[in-house]
Formats: sequence, C-alpha cells, structure tokens
Amino acid sequence: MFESGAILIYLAEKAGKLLPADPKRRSQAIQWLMFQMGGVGPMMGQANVFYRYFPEKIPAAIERYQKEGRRLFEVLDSHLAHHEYLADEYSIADIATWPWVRIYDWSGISIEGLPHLQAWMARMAEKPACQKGITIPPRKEQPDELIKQAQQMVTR
Ligand SMILES: N[C@@H](CCC(=O)N[C@@H](CS)C(=O)NCC(=O)O)C(=O)O
Repeated sequence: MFESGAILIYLAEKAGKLLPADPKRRSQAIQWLMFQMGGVGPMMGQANVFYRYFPEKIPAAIERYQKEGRRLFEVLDSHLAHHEYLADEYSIADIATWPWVRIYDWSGISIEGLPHLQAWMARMAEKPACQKGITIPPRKEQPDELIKQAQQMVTR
C-alpha cells in the first residue's frame, strides 16, 4: 500500500474511526485530506527543498514555495475560524495536516497573524496520540545528518 492519504483512508475504514460515516461529512474530511496531499505537503516539501536542502540558493524558488505555503496556511486559518477541526470532528484530515504545519519554522513559513491555525495546532499538540505519533519512528540522526540525507535525495 502506498500514498499516505490512501493509507489513512484504509486505516480509518478498517478501524471505523476518524472518518465520518455520513457522506457529506465524509466528503469534507476527504476534501481537507486532499488539500494536504495536493497542497500543504508538496508546497511545504518544496519550500524545505529550496530553503534548506538544495545546494544552490534560488531566491525566486524559495519565495514561490514559502508564499504558497503561507497562502495555504491562510486558507486553513479562515476555515478553522468557524470549525474546531478541519471536518468539524477530529479526523484523518487533521492527522495528515498537522505534522506538516507544525514544522512551519523549518520551512521558513510564518504563522504570525493566523490565530485560528495556531489554536488548532495547540489543540492537536495536546492530544496524547499526536504527541506519541511525532516520536515514531524515533529520530536517531542529528539535524546535520538529516540535512545531508535530504540533500542527497533532492540532487540524485
Ligand atoms: N506522496 C507522499 C509524500 C511525498 C512528500 O510529501 N515528500 C516530501 C517529504 S519526503 C517532500 O519534501 N518532497 C519534496 C521532494 O522530494 O522534492 C505521500 O504522502 O505518501
């Protein structure tokens, strides 16, 4: 099985948890899951590549992906102003999105002036399962070693 969003849908269906059964609410959860799969993950991924890993510093590329990341954060913030979680109830959409958003600083994307996004991040960070999830797999490498591995990955 591959692709994190597909894996999350499979696990949610198998467990009967974290994905609403009602078709409309289920669709909302899947829409936000796809927002992460097609937007937040790839754009923050590229922000990381050009801001942190790529051997050549290309200001226009760094700016492009950081700006797009910020725009996506603003979409999340507006939505979260009226919803406690992305699909109202806590779901795999939040689980897919939070690990990306929480590393905003690594991507060089500001969360200043986005109070609803920040409040959602705090709600997520309070959950024991989220706290546990970010320790798996355990990080053995030092940050320098991680950067070296990422540099090799993006230039091969
Ligand atoms: N499609 C994959 C994720 C791919 C992805 O998000 N890769 C990230 C983290 S490894 C990235 O930074 N990609 C940038 C790149 O490889 O250029 C999934 O969700 O299962």
